[in-house]
Amino acid sequence: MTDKKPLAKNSPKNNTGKQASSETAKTIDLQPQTIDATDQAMNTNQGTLINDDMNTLKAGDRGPSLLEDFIFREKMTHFDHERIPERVVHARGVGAHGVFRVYESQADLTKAGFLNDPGRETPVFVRFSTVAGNRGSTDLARDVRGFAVKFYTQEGNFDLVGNNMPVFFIQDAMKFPDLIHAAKPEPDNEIPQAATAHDTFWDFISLMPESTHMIMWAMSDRAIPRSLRMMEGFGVHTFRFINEAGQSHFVKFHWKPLLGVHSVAWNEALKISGMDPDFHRRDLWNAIESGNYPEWELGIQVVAEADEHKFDFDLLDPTKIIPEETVPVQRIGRLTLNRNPDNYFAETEQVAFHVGNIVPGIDFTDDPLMQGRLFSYTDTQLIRLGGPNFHEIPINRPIVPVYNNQRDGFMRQTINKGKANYSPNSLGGGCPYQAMIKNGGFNSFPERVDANKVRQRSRSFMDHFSQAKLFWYSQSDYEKNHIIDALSFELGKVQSKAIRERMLRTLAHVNDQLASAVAFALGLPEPEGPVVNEGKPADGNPKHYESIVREPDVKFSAALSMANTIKDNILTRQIAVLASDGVSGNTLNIVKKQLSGAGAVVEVIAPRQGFIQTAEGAAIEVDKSFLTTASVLYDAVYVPGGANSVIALQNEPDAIHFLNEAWRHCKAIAFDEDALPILKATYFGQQGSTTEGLIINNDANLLADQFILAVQQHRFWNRELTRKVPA
Ligand code: HDE
Repeated sequence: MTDKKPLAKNSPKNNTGKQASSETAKTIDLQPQTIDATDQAMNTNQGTLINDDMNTLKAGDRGPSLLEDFIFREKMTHFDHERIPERVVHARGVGAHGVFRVYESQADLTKAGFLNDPGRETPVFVRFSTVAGNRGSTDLARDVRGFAVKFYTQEGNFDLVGNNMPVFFIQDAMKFPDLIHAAKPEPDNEIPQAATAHDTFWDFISLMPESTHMIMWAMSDRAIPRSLRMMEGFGVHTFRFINEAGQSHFVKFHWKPLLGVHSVAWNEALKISGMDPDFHRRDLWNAIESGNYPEWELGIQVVAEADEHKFDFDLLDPTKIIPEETVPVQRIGRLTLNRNPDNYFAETEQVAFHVGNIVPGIDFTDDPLMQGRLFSYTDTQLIRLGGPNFHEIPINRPIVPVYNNQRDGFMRQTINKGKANYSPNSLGGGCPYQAMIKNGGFNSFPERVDANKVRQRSRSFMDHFSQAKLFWYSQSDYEKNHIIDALSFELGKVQSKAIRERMLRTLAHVNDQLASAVAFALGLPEPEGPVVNEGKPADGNPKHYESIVREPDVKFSAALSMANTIKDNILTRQIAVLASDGVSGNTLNIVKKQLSGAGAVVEVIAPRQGFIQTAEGAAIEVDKSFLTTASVLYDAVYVPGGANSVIALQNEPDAIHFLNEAWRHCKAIAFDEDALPILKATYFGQQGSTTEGLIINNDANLLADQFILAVQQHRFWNRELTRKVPA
């Protein structure tokens, strides 16, 4: 977005309050405007300079306010109208600007310009979101994350409106309002906020076997990411690539984070929600501000048109993935987020994504969920952004000029010249004219459709469990335990026993071990095993196919487990150093320098803010006190020595709690040997349980080396198998 002069700006030279010259005012500029008020006097929306912004106009200094106070009335009216309806779903979000560049031309697959030219940098705006919560809800809710990318290409805007999970709850858009009603707070009392752990959600899910695969993802740790920068993204639906020759290939889109895929622990997520509900938003903002630009590679899975029916699932079914072992993901380009928005409302709130925003070279398929989305996104913007001109809001504008005969409507910004607002015309010289295909005019892939009009679902959509099984089989032991825990938590909050029991029967179709572990936690009898059927209509009505219960052809996919992710760096990891007066400044500084050198963010935490004195007599600035922070906001903890600091922290319950909690959440913890009395004061120090991820050394350099390797591992989940630490 370019900075352009506002319409009637005050003189930039001084603060004398003189108006801009009439010449400037006449230069009407239709480009997006960024206003910088530096050195400017305040004026009204009509451009009148304001002399008093502190007092309303009154009849006497103790008298009544006067209706004639146009300055007050304008200010208050605008304030009263500041809110717009929040998004029905994905209301809670955070955005960032960036760029995308393709590694090599993909011209054999697609004619999309931004995927053809490695020399071209395409600006993007990305918005991450949670689905169920209100705009002010916590970032760490157990939920799907939206991952929406707007590419401002030279051929128009392409929006890849995806999620951090590759499948969806339902197969047909007809059920979307039901799904969302069920997931949102219950209608009588509006409880609970940003949570699916309640009766209406599980009532719906237990009656919708097609949701089972997505439920496995939503109950996995993917639903509680450590950072938005550490999660994958997926286009979910199968799209088409169209090349210059008009050939079509099916394509699935992936985003692969360069930092790997990592999550927090559930108990930790609950606590972060209280300590810092803006945890993800802040993390993204800080990373970009500090120049640690989040990056993802764009991956594609390509399937030839002729291979459409070669899989044991339907490519059009959005509850299915194509296992990466069957069709590998090719990494074709890189997305870098490098700029925070200037204004949350103008950009992040007003951005309007739409699956229907595509460019020549990309096309839709008949996925019935996608087809429904093609209607919904424009419709929702009409109410949310108040009319048909939302494409003129700066964040939504394409970088190419718009020429067409659409006119007028609420809040129209464009001033179209001339008389010809129709086509064909002769008065406007026939312009704007239709673009030929060879010159970039969009034409839909001429897919052949020859069928009866029916309200029916294909039998190829009826296998509801095989990929849920594939997901389960592919998880590591700790991930399986987390899924069991998540289901036990969610169903444990469900009041209706009938719903819990029905859900257990669904789980039994996925895996016996899973179903019986959850049944045990709920104190319910084990459900009966699956009834194997062939997916025939029970009553002879072809509309009433039952779920097909079968094993997947592919039984294991390493790509589905987060245990196999990248663990080779500690870039941007937050590390807490617990210290008090008398801390050994030498060791603290050596370890801090090494951690920072490896890209971590190190913060000194002490009983109070200000400065602490080191044993050597120097002053170290404290970043946070135990009051203003908590262990759940860090990835790892280091405790340096220094006799007085050790005595102080050993007797500081907040410091001991900090360590116990970090241990419980399976984080790397390092102690100087001198600081062992503090370890002894912790619960895990007394229990002497596993030492995985516990570093003790009296050589600061060696300690730092070992600690860095431990922090790279992200978490030591095996600790959960031994006794839990109260924290
Ligand atoms: Fe959306 N979805 N969705 N969705 N969706 C919206 O559009 C909808 C679906 C996704 O950061 C809404 O502008 C229907 C799948 C994201 O602004 C709305 C169906 C996927 C975002 C809407 C789906 C998504 C939305 C609400 C089923 C992953 C946030 C506000 C047919 C591929 C975009 C808005 C942002 C937002 C409708 C299913 C992703 C109501 C009808 C599947 C990331 O139009």
